[in-house]
Amino acid sequence: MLRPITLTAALFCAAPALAHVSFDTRALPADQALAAALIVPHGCDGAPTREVRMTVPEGVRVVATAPDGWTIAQVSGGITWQGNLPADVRGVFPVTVTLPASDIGTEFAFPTEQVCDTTTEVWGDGGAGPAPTLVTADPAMAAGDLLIGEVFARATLPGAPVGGGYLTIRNTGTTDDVLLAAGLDVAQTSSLHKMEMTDGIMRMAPLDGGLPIPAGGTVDLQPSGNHIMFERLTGPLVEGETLPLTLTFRDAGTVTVPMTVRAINAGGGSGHHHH
Ligand SMILES: [Cu+2]
Repeated sequence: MLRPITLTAALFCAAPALAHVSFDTRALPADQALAAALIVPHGCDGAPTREVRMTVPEGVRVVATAPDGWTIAQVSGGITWQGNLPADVRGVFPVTVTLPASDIGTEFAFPTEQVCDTTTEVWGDGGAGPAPTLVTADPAMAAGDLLIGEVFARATLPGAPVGGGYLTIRNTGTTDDVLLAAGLDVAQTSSLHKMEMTDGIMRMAPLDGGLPIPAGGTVDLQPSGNHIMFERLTGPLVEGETLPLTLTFRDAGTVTVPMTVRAINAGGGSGHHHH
């Protein structure tokens, strides 16, 4: 077992997610009914939310479920939830979404109005923030119920023995899975690592038993947290290259996904980007 290694590189600090109304996922494969949720992180200026009106773009099919205490009106062109969401509570509105057959990366916007006691916040053009958006995912980036995205490595200097790999895994299914192993041709060993604070120092250590991917959850591997460690590299990871990364899950099996090599200090992907 490796001794924990002190991480000398500057840690990437994830910016706190801004409190936009958004989906809990960024991308879904087309032509499949998949679970997602509309997240309403807070009220309007401290007032509780009474109604959420979401526009459904043409061609997209959405079936909504009412959270406890809420009612739903599924109207043509959209869905309206009515209930009471206290200002400091994060609202989770489950939906099943089917995106139409479309090119990978096609964007679908769901402009949403959040109605509070006396005010209405608009999430969409001219509103408080961007509309909740989904894009068409590459079906090759899926293993069973798991959707894989934002796969990247940081570039390494020539002669550097190790590198890091990062990605996002979303479990759209109803059973937990576990990421057991990863593999990369140009690394003689690839292992799963966690970051933990010991005596005020951030260290990394092997993730024994793999990385749990809870049902309905999203797990981010990122420079400041859990990551894939590529060891004994046979050559540098060069910015701009795309390399096949193999992932092995306990239940979903093995899938090989393209991994882009980003800058040596790359922090995160567009999934962490907020306007
Ligand atoms: Cu590591």
